[in-house]
Amino acid sequence: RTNTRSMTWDAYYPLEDIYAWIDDLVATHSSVARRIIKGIKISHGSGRKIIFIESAIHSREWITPAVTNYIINELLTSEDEDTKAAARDFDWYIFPVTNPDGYVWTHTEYRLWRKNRRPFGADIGVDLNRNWNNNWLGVGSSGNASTNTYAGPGPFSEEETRTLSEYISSLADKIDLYLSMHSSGQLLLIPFGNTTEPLANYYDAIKIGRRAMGALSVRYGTPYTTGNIAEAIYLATGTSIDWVKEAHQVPLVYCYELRDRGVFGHVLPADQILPSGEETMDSILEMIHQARRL
Ligand code: ING
Ligand code: ZN
Repeated sequence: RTNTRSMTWDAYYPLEDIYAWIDDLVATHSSVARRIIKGIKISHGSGRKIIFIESAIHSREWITPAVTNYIINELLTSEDEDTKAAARDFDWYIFPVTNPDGYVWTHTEYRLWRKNRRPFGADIGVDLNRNWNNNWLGVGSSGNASTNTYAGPGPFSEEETRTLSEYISSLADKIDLYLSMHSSGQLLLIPFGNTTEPLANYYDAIKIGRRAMGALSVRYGTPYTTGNIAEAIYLATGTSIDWVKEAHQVPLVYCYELRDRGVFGHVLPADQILPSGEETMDSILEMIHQARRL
């Protein structure tokens, strides 16, 4: 594997070696260099509506990129007719790790790191799911950089949220379904986080969500609870799903809180990756099925 030490100026390198070299440089120069957010677009033609998946904005929630990668693999290789139709009928934009610096930190230094890695004096990190420009620094978020829910110095102050939100805005009128992947708790959340007031299409969103969670539970009996963020979990503001909903009126916006429920939490054993992937894929197919009938 090529690295900082072994890259030389007398040879041409394939793409993966250049990316590995960049990753190495970022690790060595972490005060001035940042990793890029990589994603994949799956498209079988033009003019399709978009399904957008954002995952691991919280770096310690390792089950989320694992499940998201499973979904990517299914969309590209499955022989199942429903899955093939879903892959064909939508443009999929999928970002398995939207907090790459934090994710590396959870692998190298501290397994339970949640925020990004930007320094603020003696403190480090912004909660990237409190930094979006929607009710920024409202209830359920903090102005103190030493906390795990630090909203940052301003809305979209962070490169991760600013670049991702700009990219989402450039596609927004075509996005039919936006999914934000978190863990844990086995919940399906819908906007908004600052109020229990029902949003515009609350009843459709809840109905579709419940049916999708019904489909999720068929395979392994895993129970999920569907509800508005504020009523199902806790008050939170500056979150991605609230911004996507309010800024762009995307029809269906959900946050998954994947397995489990109070046993392993974020440190979910790897033998639960495959069943989590399968049941989550089942639920997304049902979501699409339900949404087509709207
Ligand atoms: N939970 C989410 C959090 O950001 C959440 C809950 C998700 C709130 C989406 C609002 C919107 O705190 C975890 N486990 O990260
Ligand atoms: Zn999370």
